[in-house]
Amino acid sequence: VYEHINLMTFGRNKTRNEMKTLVSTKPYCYRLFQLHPETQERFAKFKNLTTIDALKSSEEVKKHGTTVLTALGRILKQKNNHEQELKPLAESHATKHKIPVKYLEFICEIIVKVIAEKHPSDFGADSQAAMKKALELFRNDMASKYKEFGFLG
Ligand code: BLA
Repeated sequence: VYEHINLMTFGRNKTRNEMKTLVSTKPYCYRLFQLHPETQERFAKFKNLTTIDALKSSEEVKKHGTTVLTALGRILKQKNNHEQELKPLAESHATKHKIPVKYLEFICEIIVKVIAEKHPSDFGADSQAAMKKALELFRNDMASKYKEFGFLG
C-alpha cells in the first residue's frame, strides 16, 4: 500500500522505510473490529480478544495487519493487472473465510480514513480519491471472482 501511495505522490520525499512506519499496520484491524464487531467473528483466532486494549496490544492482530497490507500492496502495484494475485485471495475469501463484499468495503474505507487522519498534510483530497478509486477496482474484481467461486458475497 505504501508503495502505491508513494506512486500517487504521497510522501514523495520519503524513503521506503519511512513510508513503512507512516502506514503502520495496527490501527486498521482493531478499528474494523471496533466499528463492525461482526467482522471479528470471522476470525477464529481472535475470539479471545474481547476488549479494545486486548486488540490493540495483540501481536497476532498486528501480524494479520501486515499480511493484509502486504497482499494489498502487491495487488495495487500490479495496477489492475492483478488477476494472478487476486485469484487465490478471492478463492480463500469466497470458499473458506466467507467474507462478504460489504466487509471489504468496511476495511477499504478504514484504510483511507486512517491514513488521512494520521497524515493530513501528506494525504490530501486527491490522494484520498485516487486511493479510494484503486480500492474500488480491487473490490469490484474480488466481487466478480467471488461469483466464479459460487459465493454471492
Ligand atoms: C486471511 N487475508 C487473509 C490472508 C490474506 C488476506 C493475504 C492470508 C491468506 C489467505 O487466507 O488467503 C488479505 N485481507 C486481505 C486483504 C484485505 C484483507 C488484501 O482484509 C483487505 C484489503 N479478509 C478481508 C476482510 C476480512 C477478512 C474484510 O478481506 C474480515 C472481515 C478476513 N482474512 C480474513 C480471515 C483470514 C484472512 C478470517 C484467515 C485468518 C487466519 O486464520 O489466519
